[in-house]
Amino acid sequence: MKIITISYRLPLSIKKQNRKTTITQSAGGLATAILSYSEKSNANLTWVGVADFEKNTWENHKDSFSKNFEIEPVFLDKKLNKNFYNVFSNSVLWALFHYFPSYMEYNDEAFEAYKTANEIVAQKVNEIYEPGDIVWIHDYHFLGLANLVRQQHPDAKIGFFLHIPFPNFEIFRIMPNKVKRYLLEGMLGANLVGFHTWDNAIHFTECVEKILGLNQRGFVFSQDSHRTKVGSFPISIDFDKFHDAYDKPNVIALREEIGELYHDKKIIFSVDRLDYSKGINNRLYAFESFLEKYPEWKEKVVFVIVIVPSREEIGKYGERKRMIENNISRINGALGNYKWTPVVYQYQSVDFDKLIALYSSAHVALISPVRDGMNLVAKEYVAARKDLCGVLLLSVLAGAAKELQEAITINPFDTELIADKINLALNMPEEEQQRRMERMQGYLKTHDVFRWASNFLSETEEMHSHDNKAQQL
Ligand code: GDG
Repeated sequence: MKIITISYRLPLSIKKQNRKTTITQSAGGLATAILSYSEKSNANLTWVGVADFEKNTWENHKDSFSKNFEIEPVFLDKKLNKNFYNVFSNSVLWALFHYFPSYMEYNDEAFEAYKTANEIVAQKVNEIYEPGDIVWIHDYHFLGLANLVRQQHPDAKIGFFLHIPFPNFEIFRIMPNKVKRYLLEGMLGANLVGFHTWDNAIHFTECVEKILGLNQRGFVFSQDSHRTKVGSFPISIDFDKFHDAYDKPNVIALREEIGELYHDKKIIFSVDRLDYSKGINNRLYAFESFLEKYPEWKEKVVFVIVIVPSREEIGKYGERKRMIENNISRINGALGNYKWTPVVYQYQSVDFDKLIALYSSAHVALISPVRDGMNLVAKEYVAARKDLCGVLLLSVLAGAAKELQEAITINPFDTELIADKINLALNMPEEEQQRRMERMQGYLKTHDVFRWASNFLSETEEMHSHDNKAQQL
């Protein structure tokens, strides 16, 4: 038996150094969690995804890949991939599912490319599938895939998990009928369809009922070939990895460096991919309003903001970057002075140790998405605070807010209220910070990414075996 995992990106990185190319596994939480489940259940793991490297590079260097699991890259034609990934996945589904309908750039050619890409990936899965395997499909790039695999293998165990929100009916219905049906029927090919929250699960079941006319009983849809269960499976992080990193010598050294640099200031911190869903401008407006309303904090606080380049070839992302940079420069110009830069900005990623050093130095993490499936940064910030200090300000529109009950919640559009909450957070007594951190860490320790993957996969198996038993009766 093996687990076949499908995601757009493959969990590997290709490095070229001194004319030598090596392929290594990238240490994402998802990969480690699925590997851990596969080891426990004595299963092999094969990962299918879209290659962002040339076929030649793969053929010539695949033997250098450490063999924790098998990789099956799918090579897509450039134009097809652009329409599939940049246009339909990221400028239709991402926009709509994050409640930005006016950002949707739908066209039929892109939808056709999406269907074709799903078919090509299905073909790859069908080639490697053997009876007994579990197929785990991830995210909005492959909403059609479960149904395509099901058509070839009616008895397959298939799980589908959506990492982004599923919108309500009024938003979902905006898409053309043929698209809506394709996407919903596609997802229903799975035995289990999982979301981060029950709200998303309810939106999905409502769309299926209203658009496909199927009825659910207890969040289960019955179809001729199989039944599909719908549920909430909030993703999490490798808690120990983030918690224990606090004591790494390099992290300690970096934290000391940050401490010296900002010895007379408190640090507000945020880190995200550049994305309009992350509410980066909202938090800048709130920070500006905080400095205006509480001028006693001037020169005593710094907002360190790390933005990781993402989807730069899509127009809306370039536009957003310019807006963010204009706002930062306006705030620094208007409120800063030659001794003090209020917003310290970097448009590059940081490595893991620096990330932990920043998390564990920040008095406040300001996380303000205007819509987010979960938001792992919020969970990582909490986990990294082995010292139990720091305050998490978290948007109610992030899935994580449902679980992290001791966060100070914010509405990302309520600029003035966020300003007050920043002031509250910076003045929060240490005992209260500790009490809140302790509660949240207690929760995350037990609700980690390993439990998430294991719950999802065992429930997929359970759902499948129920159906099999029912068919045998
Ligand atoms: C999607 C959904 C859902 C970021 N910058 C750096 C860095 N990161 C890492 C963080 C975190 C991850 O990237 C970002 O995860 P998020 O959950 O915050 O956001 P998305 O990328 O939008 O992810 C989201 C997630 O899928 C999982 O289901 O939670 O809602 O949108 O792990 O640490 N890591 C390092 N340097 C950086 O500069 N090392």
